[in-house]
Amino acid sequence: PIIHVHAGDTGHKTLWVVVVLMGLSSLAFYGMAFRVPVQKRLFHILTAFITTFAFLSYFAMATGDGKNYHYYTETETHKRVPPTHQKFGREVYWARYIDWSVTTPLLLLDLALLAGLSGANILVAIVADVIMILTGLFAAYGTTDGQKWGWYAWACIAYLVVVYQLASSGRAAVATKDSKTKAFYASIAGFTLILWTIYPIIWALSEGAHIISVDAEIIAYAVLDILAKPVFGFWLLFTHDSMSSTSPSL
Ligand code: RET
Repeated sequence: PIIHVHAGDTGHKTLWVVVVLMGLSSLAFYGMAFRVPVQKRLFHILTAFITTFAFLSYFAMATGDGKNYHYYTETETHKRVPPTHQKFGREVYWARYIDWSVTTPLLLLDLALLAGLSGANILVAIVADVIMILTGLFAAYGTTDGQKWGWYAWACIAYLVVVYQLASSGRAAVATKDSKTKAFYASIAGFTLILWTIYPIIWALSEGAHIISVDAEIIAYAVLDILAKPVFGFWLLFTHDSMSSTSPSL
């Protein structure tokens, strides 16, 4: 017999709450885009696209799309002697990875334009980021521990490249800007790095080691996604709108 591990009522309700929040914040961001001069609008468009993608991906997950069962065998030694090999099927929400592969590069672009990062550094950050998400997707479907944690390790190394670009190259680039932009970049990039670092921890506890339930996984990612997209977006746009001198060079 196969034990199926899947979302319950709480998980489904949480997914719908996020659909609504992502939809409403997208509308707000598109609305705000009309009200700013065209030189500032790139940030609004980028940020609105980010929540639009999240809206679509959460709509998929809430309606039962964008997921499937991933089967694995776990050896249970603590319960039975001799050990048994129990088969499990746990839900993997692959729609998240499609969402992340598009939206995390756009989030990085928001920060890179704020800092005035060079084209080369932007490309390195974005390519490393895409590698991080795609290797994370492979990790989710790994069947042996070697596969799963091997892919996870590559994803973490790619993530370190992203961290380096934001923390080191980004900080160096923004150093030439006015003090308001410098301080704002330090806060919002710091906020981003703290939030993003929680994702691989949640992954390890859920899809990785199967310690927390699918509902707990959904709730944890929901809270993180709301902070990383709408909250990040409102903070970025309101602050940037109130700054007189900075505009992206595009
Ligand atoms: C995975 C698992 C493999 C190791 C690492 C990960 C990092 C994921 C990150 C995701 C960020 C998502 C955001 C979404 C916005 O709503 C793929 C979980 C390092 C950093 C910001």
